[in-house]
Amino acid sequence: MKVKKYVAETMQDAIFKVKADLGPEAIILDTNKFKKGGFLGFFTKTMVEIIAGVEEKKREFKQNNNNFALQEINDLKNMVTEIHKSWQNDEFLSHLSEELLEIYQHFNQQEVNEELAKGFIKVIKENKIVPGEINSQLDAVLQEYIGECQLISTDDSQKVIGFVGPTGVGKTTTIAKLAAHFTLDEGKKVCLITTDTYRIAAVQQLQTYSDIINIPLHVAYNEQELVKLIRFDLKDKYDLILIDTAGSSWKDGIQLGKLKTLLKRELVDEIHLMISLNTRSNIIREVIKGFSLLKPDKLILTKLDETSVYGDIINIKNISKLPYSYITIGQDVPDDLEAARAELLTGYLTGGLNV
Ligand SMILES: Nc1nc2c(ncn2[C@@H]2O[C@H](COP(=O)(O)OP(=O)(O)OP(=O)(O)O)[C@@H](O)[C@H]2O)c(=O)[nH]1
Ligand SMILES: [Mg+2]
Repeated sequence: MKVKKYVAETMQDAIFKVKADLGPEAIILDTNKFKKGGFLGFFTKTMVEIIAGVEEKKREFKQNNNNFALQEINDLKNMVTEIHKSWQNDEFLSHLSEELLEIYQHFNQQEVNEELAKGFIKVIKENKIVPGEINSQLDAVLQEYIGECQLISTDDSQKVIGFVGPTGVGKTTTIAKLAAHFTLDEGKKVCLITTDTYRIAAVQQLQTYSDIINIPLHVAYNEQELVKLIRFDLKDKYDLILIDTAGSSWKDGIQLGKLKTLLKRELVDEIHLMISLNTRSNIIREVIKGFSLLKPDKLILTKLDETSVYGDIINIKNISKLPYSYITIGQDVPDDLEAARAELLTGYLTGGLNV
């Protein structure tokens, strides 16, 4: 703390000096009055002395913070100006109506890939849609693009489904949600297998859910055990077998190779790749590329509740060309699970847009 002494004729003047020197955050530590000058007790002046201090670091930090905030605001302003300049120079955008430009701007904020955004707008523009109907037409175009969700079907034979994805995307939690849904809502016979034996807690996590839902959980420590479970022990005993796997890095080719061997296509009917929507777009692209080794059939989007930017719903579709099956929107088992209906996903993307 920086501490200084100030002397003035009145308390008001002294405080004024403190504030002028140390700033409004200064605190008064002590005050004194004393007599000054004079002769034989006459003509003396009563003076006020204030000892005041201020937290130096705090001041600096605040100052830095303010500078940082100002810098950020300026950067943002510059960015917006640059974007608008580039839009003015963009042949396609410079010919758009106000409504269509507004849609483009919305897509931009939602981080929809630029080319895709222009593509959607082009479709609407060429269809010469009546003003007032743009919103519903846009929704229709997006729904068409997203396509119908492809849920897990348990109508005919036993289904074996494997779930894969990066660490922590919500595989185990989503399996628990699906198991609860099919057991309790659809009255199906469901069985769980976990192959995630790397972490002791992982088996325990799924065991807790299987106990609550009252369905069996089997642990497969290797490929042979998984084959034995699916081909013999559990064959035709359940409508649905859900297989949990350990989180894998999309960069680790060896780990992905092992996972591919584990979830042999002759063993599993479907592989659902899980992607968390709170992941950065460029990483999502890498994840899809890495996991394409396993040839996933469907995509599950997780953690939609943890973002407010939904452009990746469209971007992922564009990169993967895979159908969506489910989305998850929170940690609650079994409630925070929804079918990935195109209307629902479009709603996330165009919510708040009103042209
Ligand atoms: N906010 C939110 N959290 C979720 C969602 N789904 C799962 N989680 C949370 O994400 C965390 C990780 O979930 P898990 O199910 O263990 O993820 P995982 O993919 O099995 O993780 P690993 O097995 O370690 O790869 C937990 O705290 C979950 O409660 C969701 O939709 N929204
Ligand atoms: Mg897990």
